[in-house]
Amino acid sequence: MAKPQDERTLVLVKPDGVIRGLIGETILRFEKRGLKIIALKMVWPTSEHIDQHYPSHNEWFSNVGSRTSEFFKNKNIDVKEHFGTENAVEIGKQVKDWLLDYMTVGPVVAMVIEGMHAITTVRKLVGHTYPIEALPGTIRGDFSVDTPSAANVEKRVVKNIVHASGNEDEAMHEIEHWFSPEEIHHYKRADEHIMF
Ligand code: IDP
Ligand code: MG
Repeated sequence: MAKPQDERTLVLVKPDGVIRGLIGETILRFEKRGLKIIALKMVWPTSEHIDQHYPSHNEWFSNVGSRTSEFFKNKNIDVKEHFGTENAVEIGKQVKDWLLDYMTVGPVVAMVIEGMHAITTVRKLVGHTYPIEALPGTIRGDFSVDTPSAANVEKRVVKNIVHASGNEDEAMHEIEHWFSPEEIHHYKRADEHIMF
């Protein structure tokens, strides 16, 4: 098993983050925490590339849809009125279609981040999927208030600045999907031996 400090994850500064000038701010937060950028590039993705980036199985659709339904229930909003269905998988599929539209409107900045429990550490720095729910101090919680209740009326994704792999399987698939082995670099940060 890899050492906890060697864990890798994939981050994208999404088109809204790039257009808003938040590339540097995003990277800064990972570097400050002691994580290491080991691959970095700007890409204008195709719809096919985004389609393969996000999962297309019912479990993922259902997770996305159930979270949306739950959020709407708590806000006393009728999910059926927004989506035309209460079926979590169908809601998840609609969100994926919006992602194909949205993630291709402009370039994204893709990076591989390595460091101590990188997958969960990065997710903590990024914050909740819905910026309105994200805690201040997180990237999504500091730079956005977007929410599904506004996004779904406009039939668009929640704009939340960054993508970060959600678990080990996603990280493995996503790193391979965005980077060739030659684009990933090995080096030591000067402060590694002091931090851990
Ligand atoms: P994550 O990006 O925090 O991992 P996922 O569940 O993987 O969240 O969803 C992928 C992306 O789909 C989110 O980042 C967000 O942009 C969008 N999204 C998720 N749920 C909804 C929704 O209910 N309405 C609109 N967009 C959504
Ligand atoms: Mg995800």
